[in-house]
Amino acid sequence: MGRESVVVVPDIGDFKDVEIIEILVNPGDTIKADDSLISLESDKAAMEIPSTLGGTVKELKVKLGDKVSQGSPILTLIVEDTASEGAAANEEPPAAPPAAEAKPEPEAPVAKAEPIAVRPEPAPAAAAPVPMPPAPVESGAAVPPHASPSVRRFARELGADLTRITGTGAKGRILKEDVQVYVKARLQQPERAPATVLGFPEPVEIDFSQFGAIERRPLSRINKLSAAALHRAWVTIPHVTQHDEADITDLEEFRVSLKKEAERRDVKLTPLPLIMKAVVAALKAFPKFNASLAANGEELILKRYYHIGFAVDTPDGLVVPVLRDADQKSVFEIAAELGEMGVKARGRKLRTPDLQGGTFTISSLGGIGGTSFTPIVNAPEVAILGVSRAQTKPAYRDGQFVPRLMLPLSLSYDHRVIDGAEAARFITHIVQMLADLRRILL
Ligand code: CAO
Repeated sequence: MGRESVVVVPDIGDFKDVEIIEILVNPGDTIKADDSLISLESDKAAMEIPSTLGGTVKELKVKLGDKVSQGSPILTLIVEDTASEGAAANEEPPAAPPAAEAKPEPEAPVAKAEPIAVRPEPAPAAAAPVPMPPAPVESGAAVPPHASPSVRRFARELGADLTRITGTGAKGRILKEDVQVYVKARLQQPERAPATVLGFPEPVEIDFSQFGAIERRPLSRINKLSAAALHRAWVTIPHVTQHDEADITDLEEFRVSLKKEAERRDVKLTPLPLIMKAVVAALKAFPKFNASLAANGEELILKRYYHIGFAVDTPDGLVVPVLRDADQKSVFEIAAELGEMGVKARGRKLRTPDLQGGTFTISSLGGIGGTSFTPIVNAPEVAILGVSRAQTKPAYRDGQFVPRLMLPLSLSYDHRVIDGAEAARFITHIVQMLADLRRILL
């Protein structure tokens, strides 16, 4: 047994002819008093209209896009005699006239529907009784997402961030379906690498094929390993790079003079073994550069061995084999070992121990070109020397310009461990030794 009642739009303040942007119930639905029936949206606010009674929805009197004011009929409801609850529990509403003749009056005393500000403009201080989703970080005057209160609630329940959802409704309004599509897409995304401590936003998946032809190539294992190590070092180490130039005119003359002997020993003598010798001498003079920061961040671990890593370019990506005890080896021995390890690296023959235990790294792009670059510290080391291509340049000596072979050097270092002045002294030391290798004996 039930009687028919008409539920109408209650007092909504000064709002008139407000558009219905959402209908939240259907004929046949059983609802309780206070359940939301429709969402309205004016230029300034959105609000949900709650039911004053509980019962079964018989017929909707409105459709999407209709404009309503206070008193407009929303729907007819079959109200069970015992079913009234909430605000209407103590009311005995009059028997409803046929729907067509229904007077647009509220059935029972109703709480005013609270408007909710949905526009960014002159928002009064108290205009947002529901928490807004966080505004995009980059925008101080962020535009809040355009969505009805029920959609906001729905998104909140699912933990979906409305600022990341594109609305497909009128004027870009976010619909319930948009939230569903977004959540579904997020659930289907493959697991990503764990976020960094810096909490960067996840990269956005872009379909580049929409702009032109593409080809997808999987990264090699080495690419992936070095990418992770480089990324970690880049974001966790405060890097500074100090640049300088060494006059290697005499060194080059010396190297060329050794070429015959190198050939006899079946090694290729490039500038790198000589640079490595100078670096080892500088590491002995500046032990901090041959150290690692302890994991607790409170101690520096100085190493009394000199294992020098050197970057090798391979078809599979960058690898850094380690030449052990460089201080105990001759220039020819170093040259021979560099050659052997380079061949091993390109033939994928390096073993894990070949890549471990480095105390300092040299990255030489001198055989390729360039004037300077900023190498990334090979953690847990604290510094790395980048070597670019030597060039003959005019140098001012004794009142005139003379041609000198200048070698560009770029020292990147961990500024938590090394001060700028120390770095400048260290690289100056290397520059002096390369200018005159006899200084290594001092
Ligand atoms: N200035 C001018 N010429 C240089 C030079 C420099 N700084 N360094 C090397 N050269 C010359 C060499 O003398 C050699 O000349 P010749 O062929 O006429 O004798 C030529 O450049 C090629 O040298 P190389 O690169 O074969 O030898 P290397 O000892 O300098 O390097 C190795 C050895 C294994 C490091 C190298 O083979 C290699 O892989 N280099 C790439 C380094 C790299 O990828 N670094 C990564 C940087 S970070 O991503």
